[in-house]
Amino acid sequence: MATRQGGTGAGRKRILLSGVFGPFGVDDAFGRKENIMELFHNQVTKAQGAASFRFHHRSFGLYFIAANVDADVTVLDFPSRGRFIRELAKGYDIVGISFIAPNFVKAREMARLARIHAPGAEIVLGGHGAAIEGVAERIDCDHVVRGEGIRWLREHLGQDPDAPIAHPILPTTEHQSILGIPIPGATSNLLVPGVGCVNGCSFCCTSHFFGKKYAPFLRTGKELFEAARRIADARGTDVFFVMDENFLKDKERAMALVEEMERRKRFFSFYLFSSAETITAFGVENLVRLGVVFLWIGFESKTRQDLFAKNQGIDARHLVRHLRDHGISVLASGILCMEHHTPDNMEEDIDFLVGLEADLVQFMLLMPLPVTAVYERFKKSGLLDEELPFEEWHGQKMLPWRHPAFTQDAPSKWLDAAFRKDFGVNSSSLFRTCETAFRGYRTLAARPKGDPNLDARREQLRQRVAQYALTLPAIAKLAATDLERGRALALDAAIRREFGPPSIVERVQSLAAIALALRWRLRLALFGDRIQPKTIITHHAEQAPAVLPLAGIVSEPAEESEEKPVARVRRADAQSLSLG
Ligand code: B12
Ligand code: SF4
Repeated sequence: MATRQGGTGAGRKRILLSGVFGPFGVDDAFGRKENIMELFHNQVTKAQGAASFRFHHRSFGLYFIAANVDADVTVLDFPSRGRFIRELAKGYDIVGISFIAPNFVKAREMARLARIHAPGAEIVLGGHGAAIEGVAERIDCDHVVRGEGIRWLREHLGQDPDAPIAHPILPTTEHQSILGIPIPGATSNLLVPGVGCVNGCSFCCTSHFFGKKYAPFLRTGKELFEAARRIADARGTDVFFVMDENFLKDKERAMALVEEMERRKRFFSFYLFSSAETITAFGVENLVRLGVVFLWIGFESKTRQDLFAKNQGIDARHLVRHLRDHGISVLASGILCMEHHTPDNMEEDIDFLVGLEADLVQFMLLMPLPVTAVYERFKKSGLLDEELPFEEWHGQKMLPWRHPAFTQDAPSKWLDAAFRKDFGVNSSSLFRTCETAFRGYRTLAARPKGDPNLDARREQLRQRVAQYALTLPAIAKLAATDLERGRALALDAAIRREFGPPSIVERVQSLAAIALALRWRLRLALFGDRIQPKTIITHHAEQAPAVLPLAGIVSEPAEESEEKPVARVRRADAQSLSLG
C-alpha cells in the first residue's frame, strides 16, 4: 500500500503537470514546421499525401505520474501558451513540465511564465529534455528529474516510492484517421509495461535516459493480463499499443502472458516495439499466439550492421516477409546520415530499407541526443554543433553535428527522397497493411481448426481484412501511381474471391470511404496538412489507487476558451468510463 502522507485537505499538494504548448509544427519563435506532433505523419508516412496515417498521442508519462501520487493533480496536454497561463493562475504548489530536446525553448518559456504567474510554486522539469547538459542553469527551475518520474515525485512528496504502480486507462491515439476516414470504434488502448531498454544502442536516448536499465511497471504475465483485462473492459476494445521499447526482451514475461490469455480464453492483440534479435528468439509462432499485429523494428543500417549487435546474423528481408505472412505488420526503421555515409553509399541503405517491403518505413537522421554514447563521443571529438538551437534537433531536417560528407541542407533532401522512394516502390502503407492482414489470414486459414488461440487469431484477422478491404476502392481511386491502383484492385479481387462479394452495407461503406477520401484530398490541397491536437485537461483529484486501475477519463462539455475545442476529463470509476 502507498503511504498516504499527501492526505486530504489543507496539506494536500496541488500539482500541475503540463506538456509543452502549441501550436505544433509551425515556424515560430518556439518551434519549427518539421516538428509535427504526430507519430506517423512526422516520420513514417509523411510522403504518402492523403493516405498518410493521422493521429495524436498524449504525453503519457504525465498521466502515469498523476495516477501514482497522492495529490490533487491536473494534467494539461497540448495547451496554448494562454491556456497554460490561465491554469497557472489557479494556484499550484508544484508545476511539472515534460519536454523533449526540440521543445527546449518552449519549456524555458513555460518555466519563465510559471515564475511570474505561480510565484510560490516549485518548478520541476522532466522527460527526455531533462537530459540536456546544464539544463538546470539554462532554465529557471527548482528540480530537474532525469529518468523515471513516478518514483522521484513520490519521494519528493514523502510517499512510498515502492508502492504498486497504477496503470491509467487511456487511448493510445486521438482523432485517428486515414484517407480522411475516421477509424470507427474505440482506438487501441495504451499499455506501458515499463520504461527503458538494456541494449544500450549507442544512439538510443530512451535506453541511456533510463541508465540502460529496464524499469518495469508490470512485472509478470499475470500483472500484464490483469492490467490489460481491466483496461480493455473499461474501453471496449481488446487491442493494445504497447509503449515499451523492447517488450519481447523479457521472453518469460511475454510467454506467461500468452499462457494467461490461453487459460482465461481472452485473446488480446498487441502493437509492439522490439529488436530483431528478441523477435527471432521469441519466434513467429509465439508472436501469433501472443496476438502481435504490428512490430516496430530498428533495422538501422545494412552497411554498418556491425554497429548493432541486435541485428547481427539476422536476414532482415526474410524476417519481414515471414512476419507479414503471419499477419504481423512491420514498421522498419533506419538511420540516414550516419558517420560512414556519403552521397555515394547512402542510397544502398535506403534501398535496403525500401527492399524489405515492410508495411511502413521510418527514416531518421543520426541525432546525437544528450545522454547517449554518440553525443558523448561527438562532443569529445568536436563534431557536435553546439550552436544549433534545440528547436532544430527534431531529426527531420538538419544534423546537430558536422558531417564530413554532407552540407547543412543535404539531409532533408535525402530524407524526402527516401520517403518518396518507399512510397513509389511499395505503395501506400494502408494498402500494405491490408495486404499483410490478408496474407496472415490465409496462413492461419490453411491450418487445422480446434486450437482456441489460433481460432481466435484467425477470426481477428478475418475481421481486420473485412474492415481494411472497405478502403481498397478508395486507395485505388486516390492511387498515386498506376502500380498502386493495380495492386489495390488486385488485392480487392483476391479478398472477394476468398470472402465472397461485398454486402450492400459494405458497398455503401466503400462508397462513403471514397467520398471522404476525395474530401480529405481537397482539404489538404486547399488548407494544407496541419492538424493541431486539442487541449486536454485531466483532473486526478481523488486518492491515488494502490492497485489498478481506477484512473479513468470521461469527457465533459467543452469549456469556453480561445483554443476551443477543449476536451475536459476527470477521474471516474471504471464503471462510468466512456471513451470515444
Ligand atoms: C509518444 C511519443 C511521442 C508523441 C508525443 C506525445 C506528446 N503529447 O508529446 C509523438 C508521436 C507526437 C512524438 C513526437 C515526437 N517525438 Co516522441 N516519443 C514518444 C515515445 C514513443 C513514447 C513516450 C512515452 O509515452 N513513453 C512512456 C512514458 C511512461 O515514459 P516517458 O514519457 O519517458 O515518461 C517517464 C519519464 O520520462 C518521466 N517524465 C516524463 N515527463 C516528466 C515530467 C516531470 C515533471 C517529471 C518529474 C518526470 C517526467 O517520468 C515518466 C514516467 O516514468 C518516445 C519513445 C519512448 N519509448 O519513450 C518518443 C520520444 C520521447 N520522442 C522523441 C522525439 C525526438 C520526437 C520527435 C521530435 C520526432 C521523433 N524523432 O520521434 C517528435 C516531436 C513532436 C513535438 N512537436 O514535440 C525522442 C525524444 C528525444 C529527446 N532526447 O528529447 C523519443 C525519446 C524517441 C527517440 N528515441 O528518439 N513522440
Ligand atoms: S534495442 Fe532499440 S530500444 Fe533498445 S537500446 Fe537499441 S535502439 Fe534503443
